[in-house]
Amino acid sequence: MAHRRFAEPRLVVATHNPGKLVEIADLLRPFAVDIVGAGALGLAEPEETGTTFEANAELKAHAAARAAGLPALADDSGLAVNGLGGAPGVVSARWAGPNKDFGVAMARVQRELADNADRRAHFVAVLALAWPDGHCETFRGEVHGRVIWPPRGTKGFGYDPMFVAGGHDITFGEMEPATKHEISHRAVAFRKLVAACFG
Ligand code: ITT
Repeated sequence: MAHRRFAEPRLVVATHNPGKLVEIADLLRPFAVDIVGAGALGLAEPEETGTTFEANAELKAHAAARAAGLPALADDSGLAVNGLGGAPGVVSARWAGPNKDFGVAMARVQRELADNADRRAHFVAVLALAWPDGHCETFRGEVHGRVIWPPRGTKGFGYDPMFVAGGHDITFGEMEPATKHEISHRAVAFRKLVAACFG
């Protein structure tokens, strides 16, 4: 199926998560596109009613594109832990509670895993690029690894301090952003988006 090319000068990054906004802005830097965050535009944060990363990414992208009258790029992502049957998954943000405290969310992962020896986990990111006319392109990326305890590192955001990607010794929280951008779930999805829509 043919993908729609992105040829507009301006793009809304439909996220209210400052960590994601920084990463998406970094990833978009090589492309001549003027970006504006959903928060800066005063756009409301839609309720994430979907049960899949794809559904939530599309819902957020459509809401922002319609409200702003501009193409919008949304990211729905999360951490899936094998020993927890894939939790927290699509509700990864909710595990941090109303104060968005990821110390609390990481401690819950550790507590629920207890003495489970299976520490395998992966991050998922689904990027959805929607246009105001309702067209949407969706791309998924994953990075597989394991969760460790205690958390380490102050770079990145969210669950980064407890995630170690396969083939690495340091957590995403200890990794330089440029290195995370080479291997992360978001980077994998982004490369697919670029090949399909920016190529
Ligand atoms: P928006 O919906 O406004 O984009 P959000 O934080 O609510 O922001 P999600 O619903 O997609 O976003 O929640 C995904 C959560 O998964 C997010 O809050 C992070 O804590 C976590 N997460 C996603 N990508 C991550 C990454 O690269 N490193 C660490 N944690 C990540």
